Amino acid sequence: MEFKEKLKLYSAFADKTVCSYLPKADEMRSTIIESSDYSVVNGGKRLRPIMMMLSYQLIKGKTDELPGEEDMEILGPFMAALEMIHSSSLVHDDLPCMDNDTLRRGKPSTWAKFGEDMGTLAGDALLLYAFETAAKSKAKPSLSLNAMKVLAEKSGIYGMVGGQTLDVELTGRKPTRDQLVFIYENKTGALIEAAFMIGAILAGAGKRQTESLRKSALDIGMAFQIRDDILDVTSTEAELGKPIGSDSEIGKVTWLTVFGMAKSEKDVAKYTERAVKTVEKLGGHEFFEELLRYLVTRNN
Ligand code: GRG
Repeated sequence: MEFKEKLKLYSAFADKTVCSYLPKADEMRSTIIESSDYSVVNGGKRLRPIMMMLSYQLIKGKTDELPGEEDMEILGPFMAALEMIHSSSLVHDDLPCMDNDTLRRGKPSTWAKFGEDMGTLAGDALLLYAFETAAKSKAKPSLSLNAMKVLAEKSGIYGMVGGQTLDVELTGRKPTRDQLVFIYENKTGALIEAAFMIGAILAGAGKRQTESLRKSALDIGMAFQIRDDILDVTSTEAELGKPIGSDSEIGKVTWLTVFGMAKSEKDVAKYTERAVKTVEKLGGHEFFEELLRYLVTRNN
């Protein structure tokens, strides 16, 4: 099967999995459920749950088929949980107190549609519902606990929130290279780390395998965020599904503004190739490697 066709298949599979775990309508809670579901349904590429699935397959050595029903009872709740946390971060990122964006995934952002109060609550709700969802996994309790710990850590102070905080603090100022690396590895890389690590942990990987995947996820986080900076300048609103030029508008200094286009493009390729090498060393996974390389040239 061609890469693009396979990507469609995996995206549809991840999307169906994620949506199957969303909270169901309920009279008294209709607003919070509607706004939370709205934030997750439609438009996301589902890259993190796909990466979790691929990391799981890599360790299991089952690289040419989608996970079966038994595997999905273990993996599905964590895939959904990670996408809920990712979506909750996008919801909060768009709020007036952060990036003040009214468009996300080609639709009005959650706060623009439901109001700032409900937007804030939807992000809160999704973040917590993610853990309620992850707890539904049929993984062995010791593996589940370990995966849950990674999920919490990589989302919070020692992960995405830690990175976002420094990013917000330094907006309008010129960060050092170390500060930029910290921001990218945490605000963007940490959830990718969670995807790679949780997939590996649930598949029964050893500490060394999990650690190699963790490091390659950080490389992908760097590549992904630098590519995001590039797209913020070179893409269109229609293609990205969100406004372009928003970094410079709020005075954000990025890898691209510090190092320029040529070096940024080179760095995206460098970080990606390093990550692909790790996947190769762990036994190889053709589609996983193709997906990582595709991220270098992605347009949305
Ligand atoms: C609610 C836990 C929590 C945290 C809030 C606002 C915030 C703290 C963090 C923001 C982190 C952030 C927006 C990082 C940027 C990561 C990034 C490049 C997102 C785009 O990911 P894609 O392209 O998006 O995978 P889709 O829409 O395809 O899912």
